[in-house]
Amino acid sequence: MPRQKRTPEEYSIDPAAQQMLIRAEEIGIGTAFTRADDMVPCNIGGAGMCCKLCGMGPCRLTKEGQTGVCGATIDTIQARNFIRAIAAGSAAHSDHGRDMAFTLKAVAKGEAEGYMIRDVAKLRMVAAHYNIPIEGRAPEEIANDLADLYIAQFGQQRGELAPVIRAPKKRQQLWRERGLIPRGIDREVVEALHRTHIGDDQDPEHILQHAIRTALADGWGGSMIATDISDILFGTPAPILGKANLGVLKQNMVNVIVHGHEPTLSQMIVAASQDPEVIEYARNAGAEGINLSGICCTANEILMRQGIPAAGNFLQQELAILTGAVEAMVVDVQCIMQALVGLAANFHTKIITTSPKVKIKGATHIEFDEHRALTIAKQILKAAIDNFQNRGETKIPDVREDLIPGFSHEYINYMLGGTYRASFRPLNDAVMSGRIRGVAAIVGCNNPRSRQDYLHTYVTQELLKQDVLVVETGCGAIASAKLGLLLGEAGLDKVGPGLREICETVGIPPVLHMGSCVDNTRILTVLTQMVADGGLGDDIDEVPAVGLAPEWMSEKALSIGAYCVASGAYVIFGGSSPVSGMPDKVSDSDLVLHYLSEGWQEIYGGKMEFVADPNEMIQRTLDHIDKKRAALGLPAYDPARFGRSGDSRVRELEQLPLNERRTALYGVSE
Ligand code: SF4
Ligand code: MSK
Repeated sequence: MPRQKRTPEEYSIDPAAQQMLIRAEEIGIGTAFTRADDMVPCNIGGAGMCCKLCGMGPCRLTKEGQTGVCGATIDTIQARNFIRAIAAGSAAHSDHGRDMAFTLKAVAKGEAEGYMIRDVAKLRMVAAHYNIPIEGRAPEEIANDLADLYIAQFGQQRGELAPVIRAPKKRQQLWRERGLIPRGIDREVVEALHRTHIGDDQDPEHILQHAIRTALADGWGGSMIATDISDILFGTPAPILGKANLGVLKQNMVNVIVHGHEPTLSQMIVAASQDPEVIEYARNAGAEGINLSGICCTANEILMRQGIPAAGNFLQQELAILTGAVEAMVVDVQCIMQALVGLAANFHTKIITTSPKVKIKGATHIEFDEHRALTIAKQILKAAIDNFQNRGETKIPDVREDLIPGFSHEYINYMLGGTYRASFRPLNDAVMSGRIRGVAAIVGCNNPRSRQDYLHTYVTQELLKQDVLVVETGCGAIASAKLGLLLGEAGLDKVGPGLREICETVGIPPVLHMGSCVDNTRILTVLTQMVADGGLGDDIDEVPAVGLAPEWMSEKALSIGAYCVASGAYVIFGGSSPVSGMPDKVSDSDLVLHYLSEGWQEIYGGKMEFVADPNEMIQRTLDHIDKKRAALGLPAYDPARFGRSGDSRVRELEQLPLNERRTALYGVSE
């Protein structure tokens, strides 16, 4: 029986989304929100207990002790489904990284139209990790060697993945002893598929061990490569003013939205949109110019580097088209709903696919090639401009919020210590003293099965009150941006007293936007440096930190979660568990569910849990942080100890008569 339809307020906490959902209802158009109401999820598949790996099945296991036709148990089937999801997530991130490596190679060879090496310092720093000679060499020579090294990581058959040496020494040792260091990115993904073919690996724990190696190939491999090269080619992010939400669309301009994940084409579209010839072309079409914005992680890539506004996160891709004001939505890879094409047919919006890997029936395909990137970007923009005259009635919600994204690992380092003393020392000290209770990384998607942005922002705000510094990426970061949580001063009155002092002293927002999905590797780098700078243990599992993906939906999120666990983090997913066992009857016999938690914790010091209730997520986060503080011998968190310094104290003192101010400051009166 279809479930009851929810109201716009139940679908989303975002007023812009609510307005567009009302519009969809008025004109009788379905969206992911309404489709989620109509589509009752299969509780057998949802719990990972359906196997369709061979033609003897599909085998749907519903009773304890039941097996598939081949004899496979529920545990084996769940582990196989789980590793296959991780393999897909790892493949998606890593293939993105591979394309970036080929682009770097083309740039080094002078064969990539429009691109250049923008961050030579990062290039030299990354190359130095791998002992690539840097002194006296041109950036292109260094880039050529780095591109070769990175391209080789994908097809490498033996040995160890190179970026793994950037993890804490103790962690590397653990992985080495257990045979977990990925040999090559493609090899681990292929092996995950091989092991799960009918009649191969049947031992759930053994399968899950390889799931870790496959995920590590993502986090300390493909994703890290993607982040490194994006910074080298497009610049390492630093704070910049941006805007978020559907209100960034403009009535009098040609609106082009870039959506997906890869920054290679979108960066070129940014460049092309500023070309005087293209602007003139738009004016001749009756528009005032071109207004570029982004959705999902392509948005994050150009938001944190150029301040190009974000029209929204995952669940806003359809809602943007519903404004009637989008001339073209240009998509590359990942998180692109097939529904876009059918939806766009109700308006004038052109859906333009650009990746050789992604086509959608009914979309216009203009294939991207990094050798002719600028030319293709202009061609795409001209197609959008030509479509401006076809625009019908529009409704752009007047809802947008300012934000400051761009907190890369490098910038945080600089921000805390300056150019010559770049360091994480002040952050470590703040955690050690208890001003900052701990750190939470809140990442991941939207999911129409929960209320859009609610879980993200509720958990974020509650943790801020508890003096937990929050770092965010992906669609979670855009959720916070839309709510105004990514601004310096705004909302600091709702932040715990110790964290507030740090934010005021350093001049940072309490929520740091660190980038896109692949940029979760920046969080790994931050945690590694917190360990290296001392005082918080000698491995990541000792740091009082937790990762959360409250509204996850993609296989990439599972891969991210698994590589964070393998790196030592406690990771909490919201929503339902893909390995939850018998419906409504979680028991001790749910081997896989328990193994991801207690089993992995025993090995890695990190664990993965699925928690639907946001208050329970918050409680578990705080309990974990406090437990880690105690294990390090740090003072127990006490909110009453801090809050008497920073800007708030200065403002307080300014209110006092001079005499009392002197007494307060120097302990003497006239
Ligand atoms: Fe069924 Fe085994 Fe085939 Fe899976 S592999 S579909 S459990 S027979
Ligand atoms: S885009 S993977 S919905 S975060 Fe990276 Fe957002 Fe999740 Fe896609």
